[in-house]
Amino acid sequence: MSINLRTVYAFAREMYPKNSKELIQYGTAGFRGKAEYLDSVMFRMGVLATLRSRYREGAVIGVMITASHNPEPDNGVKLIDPKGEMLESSWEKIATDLVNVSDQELEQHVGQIIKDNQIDVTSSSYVYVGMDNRYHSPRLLKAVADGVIALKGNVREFGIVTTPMMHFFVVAANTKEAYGKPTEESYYEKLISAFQKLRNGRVENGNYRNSLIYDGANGVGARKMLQFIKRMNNSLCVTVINQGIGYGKINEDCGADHVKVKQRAPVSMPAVEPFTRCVSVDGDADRVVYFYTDDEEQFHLLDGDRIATLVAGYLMDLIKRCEIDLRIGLVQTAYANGASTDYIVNELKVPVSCVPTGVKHLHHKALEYDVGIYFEANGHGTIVFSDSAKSLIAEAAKTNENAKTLLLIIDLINETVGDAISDMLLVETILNHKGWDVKDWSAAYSDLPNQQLKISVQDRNVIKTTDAERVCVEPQGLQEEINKVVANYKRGRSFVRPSGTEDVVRVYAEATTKEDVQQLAYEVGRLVQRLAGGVGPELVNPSNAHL
Ligand code: 16G
Ligand code: ZN
Repeated sequence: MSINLRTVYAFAREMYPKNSKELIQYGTAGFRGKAEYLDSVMFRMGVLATLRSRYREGAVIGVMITASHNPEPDNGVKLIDPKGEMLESSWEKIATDLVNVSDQELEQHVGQIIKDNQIDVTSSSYVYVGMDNRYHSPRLLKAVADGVIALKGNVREFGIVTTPMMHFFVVAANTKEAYGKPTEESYYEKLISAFQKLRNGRVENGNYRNSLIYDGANGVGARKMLQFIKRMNNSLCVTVINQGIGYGKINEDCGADHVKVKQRAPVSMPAVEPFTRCVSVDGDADRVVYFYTDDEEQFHLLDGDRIATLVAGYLMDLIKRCEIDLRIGLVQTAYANGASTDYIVNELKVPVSCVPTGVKHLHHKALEYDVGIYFEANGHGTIVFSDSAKSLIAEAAKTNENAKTLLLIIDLINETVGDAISDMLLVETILNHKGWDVKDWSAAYSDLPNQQLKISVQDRNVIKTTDAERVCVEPQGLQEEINKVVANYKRGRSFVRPSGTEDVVRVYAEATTKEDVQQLAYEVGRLVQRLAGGVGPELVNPSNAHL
């Protein structure tokens, strides 16, 4: 087989001309932007995925088209590496350069990538591509597929799927189906079968009730949950709201990001009893948070930190009963609520590490443990088990019932990436096992009040951080000023970091009271405005806000 790089240029010129001059960067979540500027980006990512597959000796590479929790007009694209991980960092740079060259330079540039990476263009390549349910996704999927075809790669289209399903398919294919078959049906079968075996017919227990409200963010997570329901035989009774088509726009006033950031229930909530368990996923179903309203109509959030602590406590206990020695570790980011970290370290006595924001950092760190649990506060997370841990558990399962349960738990978890639906089924399993309702779950610890601010600055990259983003090293002097301010607040904690997905600096603050945290966030926000080139209106001092 021989390829002709002219074809790439011809496709680009005729069908996917680059219509934006703005520099676009492969960030923590791949490329994101307004859908109308992404056709050429998608085409080129199809080209890159094909090259990456050849570079990785014919392993399947995944391409997911989604803008996750972003508003409906946005879209985006992410590449999935052979083991289900995010694209290797050195290739993020290759991706950025490739999408920013002009159409005229494209042919030569692709030739250069092939040469630099010594890619054998006569070898086979396999690309899997899937998309969320935005109305512009099918058009963009065609562009990715054409990118693969231009370089004579093999492309398999999965249509509308969640991001974690795509990761599952890629890993299934690359493990020769040891992880499952790369089909939608195999994914449902694996998760549902484990879930039902774990329930073992006991659908209610103690305070645990078998029904919940599920906010699908009008995204693909809603559609797939409807598929789960069809196959679950009422082992869990799920009412899906914000179902998509005909209901509302993706992520608009709904979804995990809305619920977490606004600390408010989504639109279309039916009237439910106080303390009803509710769950929200994001637009591509790789994040999940729980929430409920109490009998005084107070909203309560049970976020990624809560899920992590619930899972860690449960797994610690189960592993102990398996009578095997495994190193369990929990990975968080600086956004984890201080109360959750204290609880994990002091009560659960599980080691905690803190890494920079972004799934790849968490996933990578979690792989260092036999059982690595990672969650971002925003609800993205999963659990990974090392190969040796899996063999030990399988061996123990020959004689130990708890180890059998643990094997089912492993099947229920999507180890390849955070998976809202799989995580939800895991939480449901644990709550059922413990006989807990949301009150019992919340009682483990009380979150410290916290607040986030976005500050606009001339150039957000003037902020440089270290120590997993908890310490700011540039601009000089900013951290010292932050320390002085923080010292005035009981259990005060605050950090600043440039966003990886928006042109802003993010400020996080935490303290013992709502008033304190507002004041602390304001004071740190002002420091950023003053010392890091703030633009736009000055922040309003909350203590003067009533004036
Ligand atoms: C991306 C990351 C997410 C992170 C968020 C932070 C992945 C797949 N996603 O959505 O993990 O929490 O960015 O956004 O890595 P920020 O940098 O704008 O605060
Ligand atoms: Zn997402």
